[in-house]
Amino acid sequence: MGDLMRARDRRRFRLIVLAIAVGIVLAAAACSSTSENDTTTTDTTFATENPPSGEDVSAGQALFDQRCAACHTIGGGQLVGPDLAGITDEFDDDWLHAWITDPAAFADVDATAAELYTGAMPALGLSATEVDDVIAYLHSTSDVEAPEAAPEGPRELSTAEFDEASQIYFNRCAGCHGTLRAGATGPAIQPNDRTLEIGTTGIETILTNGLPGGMPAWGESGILSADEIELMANFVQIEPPTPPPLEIDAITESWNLIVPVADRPTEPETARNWDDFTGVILRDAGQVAVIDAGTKETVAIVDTGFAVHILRASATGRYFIAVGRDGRVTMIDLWTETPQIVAQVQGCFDARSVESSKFEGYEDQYIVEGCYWPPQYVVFDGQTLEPLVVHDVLTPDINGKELEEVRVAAIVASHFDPVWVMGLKESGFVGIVDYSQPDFPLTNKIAADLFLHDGGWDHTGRYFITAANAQNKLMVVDVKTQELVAGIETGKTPHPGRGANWEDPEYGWVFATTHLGEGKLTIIGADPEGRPDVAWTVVREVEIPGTGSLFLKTHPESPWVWMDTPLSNVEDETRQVCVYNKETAEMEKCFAAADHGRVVHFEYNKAGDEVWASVWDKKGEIVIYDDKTLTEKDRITGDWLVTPTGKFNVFNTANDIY
Ligand code: DHE
Repeated sequence: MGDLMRARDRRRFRLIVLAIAVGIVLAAAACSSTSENDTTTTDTTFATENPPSGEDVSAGQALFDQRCAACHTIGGGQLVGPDLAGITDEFDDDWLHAWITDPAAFADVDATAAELYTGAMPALGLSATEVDDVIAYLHSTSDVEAPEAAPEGPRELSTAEFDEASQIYFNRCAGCHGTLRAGATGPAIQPNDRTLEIGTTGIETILTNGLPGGMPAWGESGILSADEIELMANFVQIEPPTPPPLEIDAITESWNLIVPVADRPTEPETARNWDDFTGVILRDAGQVAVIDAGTKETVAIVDTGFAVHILRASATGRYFIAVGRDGRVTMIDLWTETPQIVAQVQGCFDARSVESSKFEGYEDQYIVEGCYWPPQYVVFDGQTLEPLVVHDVLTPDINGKELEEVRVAAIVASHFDPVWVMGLKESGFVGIVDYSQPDFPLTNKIAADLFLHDGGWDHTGRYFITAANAQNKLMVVDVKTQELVAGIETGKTPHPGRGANWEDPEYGWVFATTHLGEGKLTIIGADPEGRPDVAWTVVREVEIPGTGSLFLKTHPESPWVWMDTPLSNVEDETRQVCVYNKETAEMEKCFAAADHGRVVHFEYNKAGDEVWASVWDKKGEIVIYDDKTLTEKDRITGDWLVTPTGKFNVFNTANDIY
């Protein structure tokens, strides 16, 4: 009996560990540094010509082979999911039936299921009869013995291999799993708690095929070769290297003032409407294209560095500031005849956010960069990018847990106070940095929730609304009183980008987000003065066909809200855009915007009568829609348009119009 108990405990442990392991990749996918070739195509469709009749072993075996065998074996050793030998001895048929039918729903009502469920195992959409058939097949394998062999450990890596793997990890994995692999948007993948348990074969399977929740199929999509997958499967079972710090002296050494302020024009040299320029990130080319939104002409293409992530316009709009995954900040002057880089600096080894000072009297005075690694923010001079100060943001999390890594996620600049507001990802705190004080200190940390990712202002610019995507919540911080005012459950892994603000016909001002984990637009009341009865509650939920949405966008002049689903597991859905009608409060339509690549991110022109979408592909395109008629107006193409992702209109970005 004791042995049986130990065996059960071992199995339970194995199931938990592996269920968690599957979760690693599921949560990770959406936030991955997906490039133009990424095609996460997990086929979830299933059709049987002769529907099984229930408790039919051969029908159950066919179902198992089609729907389960990618993750589970019976007696063959573990893959991504646990080996299922002897599973019918462990759990009775009713339990198995409920689990296979819908593990998430079952976990809500059953303690054991709740212990095992991590969001990894999907509901397969099987009928009750089909589930019975699968269980019948599992019974037929009850004499198969579970393999005794523990998963093999990692092989030794040479220094060159270790360095190569570290670079691949940084490029492809660190954004979601963290530099130290402690997890955040994606779960932790450290040797002791996860990867050794999954083993080399299991990890290779995950990396090759991805998983239904959206983990990119790095192998299948051709991004990583079989050799690279083998290397990474071993690498993540070894303790991660500790990345070095980057201190002020080294940052200053990297500073390159290309055009001193005295040599810059004192008024615009260009005859173009520079405040209606749109900067387009050419992600894999490491470039930014500056396009005249009026004429659609490409005014300049500048080299900004590895996997440039976002652009922000300075408060006056004169400068575009780019930040790259390599932590490099680039300042582009838009007043010269042709936009040109005037300064560059590297404040971090890894970064995603940058913002300028926007409060009256401080316009274009300072720039702040938020680092993913090291855990710090860096303040620069807003004209020259000269580094002024570096501040550590390492702190225990809101529950008192000590952390080794805290990444700076979204940063917004207040228009009413001399402060930047930043999500301190792993810690769950929203930080307030006062740039009117000497030394630019972090003056307050407001406890919100885990793990903070992207976000933006409400329509008044008083409330910062940010995703705590591990908690499926939007958190609302009142920046005036510096208090948390709400945490609202919206759906699986909200991803608002900057979000979208408009006046709903029934609920007053609202803010909205889409989700990575489910096909849903969630609209929350954001009008505490006009409609306090519904403020900071969910007022509408609208179905979107397809998961994997990253961005939505609207404009005060627009009757619509546009949204994408580039990380859907269904290939067609990665190219669709959906348009919600603010007036009727219904989805107006969804349609394919391209026949290749993934369609991602929207931006309006200054007038708010055109919307631009990127076709994220090696042969990229920008599709421009007439925002009144929803018809295609223009399509920018060209060999130079490599992997376009984010687009940032000068006027809209400087004034936080979304
Ligand atoms: Fe982003 C915004 C982090 C993957 C395109 N992205 C942000 C912000 C953060 C962030 C913290 C908010 C910045 C701000 O407002 O100050 N992004 C991350 C990641 O950690 C993640 C998930 C994984 C990674 O390894 O980087 C990730 N992001 C992506 C992509 O794969 C995208 C689609 C293409 C790319 O560049 O890699 C992408 N992220 C964007 C864009 C924005 C953004 C276009 C700005 C949206 C806006 O409208 O302001």
